[in-house]
Amino acid sequence: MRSFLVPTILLATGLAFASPGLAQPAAPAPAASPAAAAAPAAPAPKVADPTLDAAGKPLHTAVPGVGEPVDKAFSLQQQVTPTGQEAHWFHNVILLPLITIISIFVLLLLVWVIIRYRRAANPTPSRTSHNTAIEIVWTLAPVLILVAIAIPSIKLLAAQFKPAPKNAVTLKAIGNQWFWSYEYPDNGNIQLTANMLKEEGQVGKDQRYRTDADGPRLLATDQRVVLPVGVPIRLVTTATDVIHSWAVPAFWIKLDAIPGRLNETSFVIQKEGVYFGQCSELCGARHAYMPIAVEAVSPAKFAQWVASKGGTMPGAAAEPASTTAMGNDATDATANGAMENAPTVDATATPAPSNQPATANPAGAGNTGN
Ligand SMILES: [Cu+2]
Repeated sequence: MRSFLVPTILLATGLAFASPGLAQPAAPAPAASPAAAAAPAAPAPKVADPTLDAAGKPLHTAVPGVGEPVDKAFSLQQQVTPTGQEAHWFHNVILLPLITIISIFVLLLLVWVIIRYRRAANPTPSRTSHNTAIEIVWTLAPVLILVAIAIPSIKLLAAQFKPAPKNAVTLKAIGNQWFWSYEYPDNGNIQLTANMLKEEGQVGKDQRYRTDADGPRLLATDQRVVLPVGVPIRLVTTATDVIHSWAVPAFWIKLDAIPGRLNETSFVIQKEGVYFGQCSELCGARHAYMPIAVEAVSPAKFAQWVASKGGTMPGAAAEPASTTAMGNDATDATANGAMENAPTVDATATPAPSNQPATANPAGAGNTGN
């Protein structure tokens, strides 16, 4: 009879990758929405959309390898938010090396036991069945490793659900079978519908098709979500039909969009550029064809884009020169100062009835359903 000492170390390191699916119950709608009160104002003068050229094509071309998948790559995308960078560091510097070291260590122990204690080399086996010292070590060591992982992991988890500050720009993403629609409730309730752009051969004559300026195949949309850099974004998601999930890998964002509920998270984009994502909750036949394209621009350009859509910057008439903790330049200062008075009630208000029926949108079901 022989007894082998085979230490086995099990590690569970899933904490950091728990999908952010925090749900918040919908709050009752405010009695009087400030946006509604300001709505019947005179039409603003026409401002050119700073993200499009005269022909309506995107001015900012997607950069290969930034904010989009890369052929044969297996690492995480380059991160452009502080939380994303922390998560990227956690994955590359802590988790991956630790997993590698532990796997190699256990493999070497197994190989050593197989060779050293095989029958030919060890004809009279020891009858040892306990070794208190070694048992304490193989219990305590994994506990200490798990505690060491848990500290940055829980910190990262908390960062993913940090509520947005007051001056945040609110983006409401609404999942529909099978496209995304968007609202900017703090900016005069601008509404967008983003459909996937089809390839040249798949559309009729004179219809818009995808070009390389729009982005990669299956990821480019006819309308991009425009967001400012350096300003906190409050992302609110919901859906009109089934559960979808708004996910942009370069932002480290994946937030479920659930009918009848509002989920919320926040992030800050640090770099201008075009970033792509996809619906990440299996939502039906055309789940793979409801991409997300975000264009991050300077706050000044964002204000111009809002004006071009007929929207308003919250408190735009108020003092534009107020100081800011975040501004690196003059444009930041004006934009943040202007947003200080942003009404925040809209983020938790119930969805406006106007965006409810997916089929009511001419760009929606008709184009995407076949
Ligand atoms: Cu979906």
